[in-house]
Amino acid sequence: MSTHNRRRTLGFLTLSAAAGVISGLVFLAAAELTALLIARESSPLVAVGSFVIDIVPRPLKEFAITTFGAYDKIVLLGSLGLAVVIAAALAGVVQYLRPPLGVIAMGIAGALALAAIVTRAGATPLAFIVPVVGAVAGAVMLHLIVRRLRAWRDAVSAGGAEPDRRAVSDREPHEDQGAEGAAVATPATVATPATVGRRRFLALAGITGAAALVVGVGARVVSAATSSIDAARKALRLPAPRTTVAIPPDAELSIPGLSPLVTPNADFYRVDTALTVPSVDPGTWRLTVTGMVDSPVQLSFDDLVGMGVDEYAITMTCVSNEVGGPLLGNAIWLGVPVRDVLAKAGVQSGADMVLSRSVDGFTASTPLESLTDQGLDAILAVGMNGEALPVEHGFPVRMVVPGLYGYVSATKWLTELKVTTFAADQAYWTPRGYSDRAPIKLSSRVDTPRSGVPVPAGTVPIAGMAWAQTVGIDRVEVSIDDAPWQPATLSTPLNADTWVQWHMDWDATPGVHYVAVRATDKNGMLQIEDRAPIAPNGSSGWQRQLITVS
Ligand SMILES: Nc1nc2c(c(=O)[nH]1)N[C@H]1C(S)=C(S)[C@@H](COP(=O)(O)O)O[C@H]1N2
Ligand SMILES: [Mo]
Repeated sequence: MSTHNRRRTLGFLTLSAAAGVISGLVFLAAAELTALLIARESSPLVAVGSFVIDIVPRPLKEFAITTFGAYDKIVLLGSLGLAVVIAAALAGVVQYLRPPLGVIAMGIAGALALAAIVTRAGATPLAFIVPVVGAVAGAVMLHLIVRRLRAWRDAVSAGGAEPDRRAVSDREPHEDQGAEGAAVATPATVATPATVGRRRFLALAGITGAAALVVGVGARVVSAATSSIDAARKALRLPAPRTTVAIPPDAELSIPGLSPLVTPNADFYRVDTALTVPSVDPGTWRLTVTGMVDSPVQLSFDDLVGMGVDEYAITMTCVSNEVGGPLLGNAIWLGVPVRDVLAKAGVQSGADMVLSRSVDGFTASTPLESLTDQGLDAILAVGMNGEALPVEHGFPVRMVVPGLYGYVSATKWLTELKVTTFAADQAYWTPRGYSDRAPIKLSSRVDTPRSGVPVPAGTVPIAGMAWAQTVGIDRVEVSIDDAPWQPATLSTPLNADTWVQWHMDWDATPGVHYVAVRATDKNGMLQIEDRAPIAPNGSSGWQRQLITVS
């Protein structure tokens, strides 16, 4: 084969891959539109993503959470999107070389999406229509676009030596017909069957691709914007708190790069086992208190907030937070003590655990005494930092328990409290390699200077956070380049359940330095120096941060 012919063949193959990608877009756009119209929550990409989450092994899940944090789902959807693009391109090539193999591949993709969608918990009866419409639309367009591509190729081949080079290779270095525009304008070129074939292909592929993008993105945007749960949340009026959290003047050190004392909702870390955020209508929401109780209780949202709400400042921490990591946040929650709700049902003797359940199937095992102790403010939260609980953070009701990692206490989209025993029941993460009980480990972190961001020599503030929920931080110490530990200045704590800020001025000299930090709690317990991984019950170790001074 001549170089010219080889290049032409390659050009057509590339275009067939593009035809496949465009047909894949048609598949997704048609499915999104159908989902919007008849079966919300049935997006094929989301369903397949959820399916993947359920089957990926634990170490991979951990890797995703610790590496990408709140972005883990975006990374998953991105990788999935890339896989879909590659598969669609291959379907295009196959359809071009051996029709109707590409169309058959599209049908198989539809069947896989169908399987993922109908096996989701909460799939609606009409959900099966979504992947079927998508696959049919994608397959039909693949057939039509590739048919035009083949017709164009046949015309080019029939034209023998007539080289329609521009068509198959826009990067032809020796364009013998002059400038790009000129080649198209030449009447002789316009008249050939090859050029007509090219135009017919490009027109169909271009219009289809643009239409699929507009429809697909449009359907997603409309679907998100008209989500009824957002409207319900905005319409919700919470009662005013009986007591509020007072922020003392020195609670917040103003140091650039230091985390704020209260984490804004938009910046609050997120950890979910579910790919899509559950939609729970506060109007139909019910909490049941079951298990080892004198009389089971059912509460509506109004019943719950009718018990009276107060503000509580509590710092939440994820067991997956590595030393120095970002998976913790502090909020002013609005809520009702769990002990008051349990008291309505009457806890029977012998119980030692409450298994809290979410609508999405997640469960947490919380020691009973962490919920009933008069000195602990374990709450059912309905508000976060002055607004209703954000949908991603558990709207309308979640649990927040000071001093326990989120996976054993902070159930979002809460629906049931089962009073039981550790012997009788297990929570979601227990069979997956995590402890059934998990108090938060006393820890501290450097926020600024950040490693990899050089600072100029001179006086440099070193600052960060330290936390020992339910006990409180007594002391934070800093050591630079293994010099003796020096005490840092602490912010005024809000209470024992929240983190404190610390800072120290450092006379930085040019070069590479290490800054280490460790905290001591109000019981006199020193932060554990030995490094431990996040499983089974949380990381430990002193953060030692490399800092470059220029
Ligand atoms: N329903 C549900 N609740 C959940 C989880 C979850 O995956 N599903 N994750 C838990 C974990 S591991 C943590 S650390 C906290 C995180 O809460 P956030 O996403 O509001 O920060 O929620 C807890 N509650
Ligand atoms: Mo967590």
